[in-house]
Amino acid sequence: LFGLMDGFLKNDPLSLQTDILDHVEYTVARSRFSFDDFEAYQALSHSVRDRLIERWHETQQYFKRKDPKRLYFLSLEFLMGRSLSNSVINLGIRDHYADALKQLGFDFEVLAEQEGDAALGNGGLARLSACQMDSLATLDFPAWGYGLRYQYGSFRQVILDGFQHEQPDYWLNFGNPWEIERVHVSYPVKFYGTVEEDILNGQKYKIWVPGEMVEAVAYDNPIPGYGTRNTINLRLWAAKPSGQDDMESYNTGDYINAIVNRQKAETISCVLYPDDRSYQGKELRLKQHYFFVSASLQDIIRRFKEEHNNFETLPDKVALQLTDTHPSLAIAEVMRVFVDEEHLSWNRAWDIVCKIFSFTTHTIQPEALEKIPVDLLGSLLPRHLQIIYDINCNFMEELKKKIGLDYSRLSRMSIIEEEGPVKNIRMANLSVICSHTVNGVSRIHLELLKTKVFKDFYELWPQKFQYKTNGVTQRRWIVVSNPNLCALISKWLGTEAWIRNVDLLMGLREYAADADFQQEWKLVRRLNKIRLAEYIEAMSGVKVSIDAMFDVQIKRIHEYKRQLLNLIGIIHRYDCIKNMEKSDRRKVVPRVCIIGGKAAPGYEIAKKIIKLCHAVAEKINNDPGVGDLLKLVFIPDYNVSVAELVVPGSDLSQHISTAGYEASGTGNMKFLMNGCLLLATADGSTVEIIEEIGEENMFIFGAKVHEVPTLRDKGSARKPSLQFARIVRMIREGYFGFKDYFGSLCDAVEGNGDFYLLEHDFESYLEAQASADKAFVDQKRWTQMSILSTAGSGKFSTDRTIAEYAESTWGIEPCKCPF
Ligand code: 26V
Repeated sequence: LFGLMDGFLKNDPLSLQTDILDHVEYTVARSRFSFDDFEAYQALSHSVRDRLIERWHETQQYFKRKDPKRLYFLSLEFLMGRSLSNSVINLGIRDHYADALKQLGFDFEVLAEQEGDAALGNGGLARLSACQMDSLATLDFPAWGYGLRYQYGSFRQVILDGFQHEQPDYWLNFGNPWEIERVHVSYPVKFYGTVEEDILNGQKYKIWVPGEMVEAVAYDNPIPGYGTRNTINLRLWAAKPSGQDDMESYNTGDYINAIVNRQKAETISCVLYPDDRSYQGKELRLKQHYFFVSASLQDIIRRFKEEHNNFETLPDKVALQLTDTHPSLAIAEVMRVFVDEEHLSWNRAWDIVCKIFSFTTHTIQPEALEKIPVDLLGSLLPRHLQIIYDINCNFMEELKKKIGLDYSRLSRMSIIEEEGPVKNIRMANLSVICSHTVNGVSRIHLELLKTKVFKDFYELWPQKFQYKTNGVTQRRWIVVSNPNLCALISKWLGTEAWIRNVDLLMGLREYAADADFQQEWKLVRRLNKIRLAEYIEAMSGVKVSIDAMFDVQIKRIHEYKRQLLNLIGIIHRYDCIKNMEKSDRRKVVPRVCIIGGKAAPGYEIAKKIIKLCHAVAEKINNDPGVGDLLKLVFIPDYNVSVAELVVPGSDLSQHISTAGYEASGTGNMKFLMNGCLLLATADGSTVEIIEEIGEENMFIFGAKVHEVPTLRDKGSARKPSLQFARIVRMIREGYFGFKDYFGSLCDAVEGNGDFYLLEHDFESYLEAQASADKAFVDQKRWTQMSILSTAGSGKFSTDRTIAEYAESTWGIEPCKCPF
């Protein structure tokens, strides 16, 4: 028996093949002599999953034995993408599997393409959470992620006649081998009802008598670290009908209706909200938040109580990270559990709460801050509303002592927004008041938080405010997505150590001008461009020249990200080519302009930008006079896997938000790591990228953060751009068709309507584009800039971000599972 207990799964070719074939036969239930690529992928991933589970167990047992302070990372969104390649690379057995599969007649890469994306998030925040999980595992931190297991992730974007249509992404259709369903890990979550009072040992207590109960069931997703056996957990909750509710309806005899009603519980975790602009006070959204918070906290508190009997020590064992305000009901929930269920005094409970929460905000615009109508919260979570009022009342009293009766400041800092047609709870104020640390996601973001969004709070508690510049994981964004570049880097650095210690990339600077290295670098980049060109042709039917500059802007479509500025620039380029003498056309640097991204389903202007892109592409791509000098393609259904293909194949990428609007931006970091040059405004994290690689290696343009408010105030008194006005007129007057449809789009960038200052930045945008053209012609210089981009990207790894959080926010230490 002992012999059976000690063995880990083996990774020699025969063992892997046996494993895969066994899974074909016993898990997928196909014949081991006849199965297709998808079935092979399923069997392969189950074989990998077995290895993940093995490490997961070891890690969890080790954490339990060592009982370190743990980080609980709460996020409503995780954009994990695919798991297969990432897992085998982090486990260090990719090549083992590739060899084993080859002998079975399968190609690893082909099987990896069978996997769909796990797209349980919208944009930057969600992908950041995924990158941070990878770094937490790799750096051996005792961390758990918590999230929601949406049945429908981010909608599938389908383009018909140039218009975006949204289709459901039922990503679980073909099963999900990367999760482990834990039917026995489930918790009841309460909603609605009333708050009553009870007396226990002469003490009055509140009791929440719920009106509805739902069950939260855990699904565990192992997250393997790279170069370590540590494998941490991402626990996602799914809603199921509760065994405890609605007994009455069974007794009334309406059995069928009772079952149908119970089943509605599942709607809570059914779908991801696709709009990341503003909160609409939707009950279902609030239900999702509380469902997530309640289940996670029950799990966390249960785990704590298994080993400890005194809540005073909770802050030494538990750090709770709030990813934006979405999980911030956790604050009121911890107070409720401590006071109402554990019978701690309010003051003791409050003391503990103030030591365990840290909050990171991911937005700048005040209008994007989360608000919950008081009436809605009061009906769904009556006890939480009382608690929030009590927290606010205490805070206001304390504040009055400090600042006196400055009523306008008091009302700005209050958790309750009294002005306006309905009273609201300001979740950001709640989060700032109750967290020990408030983090921004880039230096400039923190500056704006301190001087604008949270100015009053900063003056009260300057020590609370910090920033940790975002990052991305080089495992996903170089090793998985750009294997050729990965091999080249390792070859020239003489080590693979940079995969865990990304600062070593700096060593590439030494070879930036080396002719041999440049040659190899260019070859890798060219192969990636070929791959991307094939994808573009398959997707859009447009054939593009590999020699052209691939100029890319992929991200969510938002007015502040200014895809429209890019399009106006493309039209200008087209116009110039058209008006050129034939002989001058030889001097034009050929471009393939690539745009991709989803628009929130209800975001009219963003949808019109997508349509405009298609209308312009139609005209340009079919103009025989232009040919390969200019092509425009829209890549549909942008997601993590698409990014993995596009990023390595890009020459130039655009990050052109109006300065002061992008909290950080992380797409820029992915491109940077892959040696793609950036054309960007001095916004968010780009400011810090400039410091790392030097302005001379980038194309920076546009108004600076401090200039934007003045420029906006000037309104139509700003210097007009005739070229800009001309192009907007072309769009408005139907040069690209759809005359009436684009009117409102044009209004949004003309004169006083030009809130995001497209016209003001246009001239300098064109200059930056001209510099890019000039640099591209000199391939030696371009390649050098490209190498220096990768070499200077070390700071922008989530390994650095996470190490900083661990040290100065969470107070956690590595807990490495021995081999
Ligand atoms: C807001 C909302 C509001 C309505 C309901 C659904 C929903 C979902 C998400 C959000 C917040 C989105 C915030 C976000 O993704 N921010 C991005 O965070 C990145 C990581 O910090 C950062 O790099 C980007 O600059 C920032 O826009």
